Amino acid sequence: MESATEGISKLGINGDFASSVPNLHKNLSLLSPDQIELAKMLVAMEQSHLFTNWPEPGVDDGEKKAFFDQVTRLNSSYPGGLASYIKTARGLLSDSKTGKNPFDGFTPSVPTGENLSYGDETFMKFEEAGVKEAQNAAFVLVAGGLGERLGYNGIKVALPRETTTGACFLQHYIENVLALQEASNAGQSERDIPFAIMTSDDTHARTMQLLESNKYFGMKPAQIKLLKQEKVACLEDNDARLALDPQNKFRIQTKPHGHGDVHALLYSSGVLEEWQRGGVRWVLFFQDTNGLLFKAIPASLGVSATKGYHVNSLAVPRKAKEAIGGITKLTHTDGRSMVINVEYNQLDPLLRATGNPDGDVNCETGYSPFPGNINQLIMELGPYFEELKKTGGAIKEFVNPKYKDASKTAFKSSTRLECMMQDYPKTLPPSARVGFTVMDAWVAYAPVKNNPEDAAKVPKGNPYHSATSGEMAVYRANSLILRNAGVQVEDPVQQEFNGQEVEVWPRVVWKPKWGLTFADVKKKVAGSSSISQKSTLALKGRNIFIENLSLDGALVVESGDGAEVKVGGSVKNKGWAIEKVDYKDTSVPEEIRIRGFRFQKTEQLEKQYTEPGKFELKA
Ligand code: UGB
Repeated sequence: MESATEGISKLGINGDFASSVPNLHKNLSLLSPDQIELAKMLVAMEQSHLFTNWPEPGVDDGEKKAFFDQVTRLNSSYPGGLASYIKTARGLLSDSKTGKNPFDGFTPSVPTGENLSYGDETFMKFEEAGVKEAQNAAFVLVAGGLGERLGYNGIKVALPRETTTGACFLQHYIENVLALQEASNAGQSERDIPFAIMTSDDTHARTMQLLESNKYFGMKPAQIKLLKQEKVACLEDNDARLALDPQNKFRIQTKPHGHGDVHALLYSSGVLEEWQRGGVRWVLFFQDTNGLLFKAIPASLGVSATKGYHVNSLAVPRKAKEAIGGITKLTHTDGRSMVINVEYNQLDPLLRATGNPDGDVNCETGYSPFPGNINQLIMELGPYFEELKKTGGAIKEFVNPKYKDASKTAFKSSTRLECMMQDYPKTLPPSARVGFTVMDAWVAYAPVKNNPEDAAKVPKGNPYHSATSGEMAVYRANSLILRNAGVQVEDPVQQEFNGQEVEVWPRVVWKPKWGLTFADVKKKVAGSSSISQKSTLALKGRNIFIENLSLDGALVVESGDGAEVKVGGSVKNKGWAIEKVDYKDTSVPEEIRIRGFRFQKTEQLEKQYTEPGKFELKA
């Protein structure tokens, strides 16, 4: 019988590189030339342990090929390939072991940015500028995360943003983009605003299905692009040896790489280039469950356009130690400085290490002086694309191994490199125009991230970021906006749901095309109107005008685009009462019970105007 070496060389393969890895050597004849190159790379990068348990040729050959298919994917989806991933990992793991501070040499200070106050003259000017610019914008939703903190079994973008209408986050986002598109193109031929969604293996199929089964919520299918991020290889030790999947010795274990992947994906997929050719000027990034965000978009885009920011991060006042990153100015001893997000677990130690013994504490405003990053980034496409041509979209990564003990020689479980989209400015030259815009949280930020149990444990005064607070924040914002526009909205009551005390305002909701900006809302309310605390008001149409309405109950008005409806008079009925639900009560659907309440729809006035024309609803 011929030896493995003879067999391989007959096939024209030089198997010398694998001579010290007998189980790989024996199997080389199964591999294609490209796979041989990958095998060489793995051996050169000291990953021979991956083949320790490979059987003789003829046994599990399909699995061996599948192993190399996976290596091919891992190699091609990472800027610089797997070898570069392993090299970076070694460096970062060594820094982590020696306790090297990634902010060594940097001193944090409070940066200055644009502070906006909802509804004032400046705010409205920025909103107007933003709506004009929106026709040159493209939106990117990062929705590849599993939402482990929330523990919801579905995808987060399918969760209702509020349960008065039941519209889910994705529907709300798409309807906002469409409303912006229409408002921005007013009077001109319509230019579609592109919308990209980053998914992952955890969310891709369900996101696609949500879109398809809802006719893309009114958007043209060609307008939406799904870009799937790949997971990255896990690392089992400080030498960055790749970890095998505990369930399958022919697979490398993988874990999510983080939302920073979005830059490389936009670049490598050719999407950015296509957008640039199509005249897009602004790229707006946002996260999966912020039901308020679009109230802040027009004004913050206006800030980018007016100030000429290459990068504009949207921020909100942040309570010290709140679990959102802080926007910070970092100045290096060598004179460099940058304005960047410092993640919540790093800000406090950094402050302590640089002469602030109390760390991250609230100042006289009751908030941390470092504004909270809500990961809504607006990039100017030109400079962004130029930068990505240099970097391929690679973002500075970090590693966060959980060590078994203080010797830091072994991990409790495998780790991996991670990256965050807001770290993009870290590689920019000091000449880049990086700014930020601060807006009140009540109008800009109410994410659904925490499960009920953890939310109930949030320190008093800090936001819950739960399904309960996320929905209540929508009612609060809409009520406050109506108040600002002159409607008498009754004060909220305090109620506790799932162990969280929240303000319960009247349940006011509207379609984005009803009130995209504050100016739109102001145009649609007139006279003297009032809404009682127990009320529900749902406005599902563009041209619904509220005039001298007194509402004490539930009112739902739906109208087609050609209908103009004037709503007034006194509407009084039993309305929709709020009933408490316990999050542990599994007889209630998960998307409801995580809120801790549901509506008892006892009585309402509900009207639909589908035909074009002028109508009056006067109770
Ligand atoms: N996401 C992906 O698309 N892919 C991934 O691999 C991971 C996430 P989290 P996190 O706004 O409150 C961020 O888990 O990481 C998507 C900022 O880093 O909700 O705790 C995912 O689907 C932090 O600075 O957030 O913290 C979701 O849409 C702060 O701003 C998004 O990425 C914080 O958000 C965020 O994922 C915040």
